[in-house]
Amino acid sequence: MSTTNQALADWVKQVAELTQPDQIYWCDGSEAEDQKFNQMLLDDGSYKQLNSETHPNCYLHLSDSQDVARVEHLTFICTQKEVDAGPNNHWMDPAAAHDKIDALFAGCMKGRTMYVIPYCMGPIDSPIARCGVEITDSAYVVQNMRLMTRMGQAALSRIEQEGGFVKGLHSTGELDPNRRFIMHFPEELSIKSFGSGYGGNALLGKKCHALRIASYQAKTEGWLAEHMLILGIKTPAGKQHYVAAAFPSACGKTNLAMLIPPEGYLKDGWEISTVGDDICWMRPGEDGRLWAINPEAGFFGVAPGTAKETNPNALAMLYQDTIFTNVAETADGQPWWEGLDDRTPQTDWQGRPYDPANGPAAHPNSRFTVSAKRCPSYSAESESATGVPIDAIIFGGRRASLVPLVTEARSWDHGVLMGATVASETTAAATGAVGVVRRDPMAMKPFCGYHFGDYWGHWVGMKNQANKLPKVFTVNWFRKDEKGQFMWPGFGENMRVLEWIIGRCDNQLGANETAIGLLPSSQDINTKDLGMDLSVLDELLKVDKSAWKDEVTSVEGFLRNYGSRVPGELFRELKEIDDQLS
Ligand code: GTP
Ligand code: SPV
Ligand code: MN
Repeated sequence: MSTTNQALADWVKQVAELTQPDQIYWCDGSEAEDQKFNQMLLDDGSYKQLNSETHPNCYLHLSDSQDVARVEHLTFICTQKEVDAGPNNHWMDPAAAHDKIDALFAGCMKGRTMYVIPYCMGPIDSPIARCGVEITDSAYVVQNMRLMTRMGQAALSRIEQEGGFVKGLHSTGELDPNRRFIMHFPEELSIKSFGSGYGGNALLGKKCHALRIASYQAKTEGWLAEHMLILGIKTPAGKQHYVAAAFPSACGKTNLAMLIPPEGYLKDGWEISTVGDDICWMRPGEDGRLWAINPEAGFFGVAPGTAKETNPNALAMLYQDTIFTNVAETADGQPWWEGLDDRTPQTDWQGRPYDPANGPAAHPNSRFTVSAKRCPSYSAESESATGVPIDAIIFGGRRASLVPLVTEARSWDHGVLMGATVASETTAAATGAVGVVRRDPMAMKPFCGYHFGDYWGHWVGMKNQANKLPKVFTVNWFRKDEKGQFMWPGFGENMRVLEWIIGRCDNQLGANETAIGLLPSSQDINTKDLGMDLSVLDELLKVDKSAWKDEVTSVEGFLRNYGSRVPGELFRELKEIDDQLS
């Protein structure tokens, strides 16, 4: 295979000269190719075949023990001007960054094959979709990209018609954490990643392209590239709604995207469908609404906690055609992780005999990779070229205290402030301490390819581009009581909050005005068959004024860190809250 796109052909040649692979292989995306790669990965020990009776065509990949998550301290945004990357990013001068990482790439593919992966983020025929090409020396990356994107011949044809594409160069190198960098060049629409084989560091279509590079393009071109799930909700009256929700990594997007409503809702005729679970690209349409696509074609989901009780839709996909990374294994070769069931695994995520003294059997950030088509709730609209119109945007995080179960913004600007100041406890999705509360604006702290001040300005400015913008909400499923127990049952029961959100969009349900926004009273939430003490729900819907006063002070300090690029609207909204609290 070769290409009529001269820029692509030249780039491939130039990369081969730098990295010196034994062979160059162009991925066509065919079924035969898929099988060939699986066999290759089995043969070289990168894959272990799981039980073919219970899990046909499923594979276990155990990574290097030091290569299990995103590495934010090694991730750089390399813009000409440092100020454009913003205090939210690590910055390196582009020329210095190229020199540094090219020195690592020099000769790194000797004895290896260089794979060229043309891919499309979004439905192949969608004007909202964008293409890229990833060059990698990892067949595991190829197999993940095959599931996560539309890759191969069709993507290459689109690239040949369109011309432009995002360039992503990747090598696993020696998996040495001291020789690892994830570099982004938004002004050049290119990415260079060295030394890691893990998801967000190595599947360059995902966070690197579809968020860091795309957020920069979106700002320039007037659209939004966001860390959001997209969920369809059909009411018993047959009205179809779509919501997009941004929660930080490992804070519940996949779970909400695949929610199965409580029995009573199903009886009444509510229907939930899944459009996407991690990334959302939105554009103002001619009708003044925001239209969204899921740029991905698969799910790279957190395994631990996935169970019949919590996320039956996810579990149902995982019995076939799935790659499992860093999970444990039972004696009969089935994948296993904490929370799945009460079996005891035989080997842990490092392939050792399981011993609880060594910690969890599955790594807390162990993942499954699976085609979205295997999801029972996958929406046919996911393939729509125009996307789906968004009625509500939801922001959330893990906050053990303070933040109520649900709050509606008074206005678009207030909603942007809510999104910009969301805080959440850190998780195992990135290396570093877990459980530390940090601000994670729009769940984009690790993923915004430019200065947060400019990003919030872009969000505020959307109101001049679209006159039927979604209503904005925040949610918090993660409040804890004095004993450290979750106060809200979460998962399928989150439907009760979605019902209120949809009711607000349709002007059918009530809300109380408070200093921090519009909140339901406990009677506004459908608690039929919930079996929960209503005083707990009251507690989840209370606004603690003195604690919120402290929050306002903290938020003000946080916004000030971003200097003069922060839009004045955010300070105005914050002052409004402060005034109302007094
Ligand atoms: P990324 O793929 O890293 O972006 O994560 P995500 O946002 O898709 O998170 P995911 O849905 O995979 O959930 C992460 C963890 O949170 C899992 O262990 C879930 O079981 C747990 N979780 C999800 N939703 C809820 C909820 O409503 N309540 C509680 N208590 N836990 C939840
Ligand atoms: C996340 O960390 O938000 C993920 C997994 O969705 S990764 O692909 O590693 O970014
Ligand atoms: Mn994510």
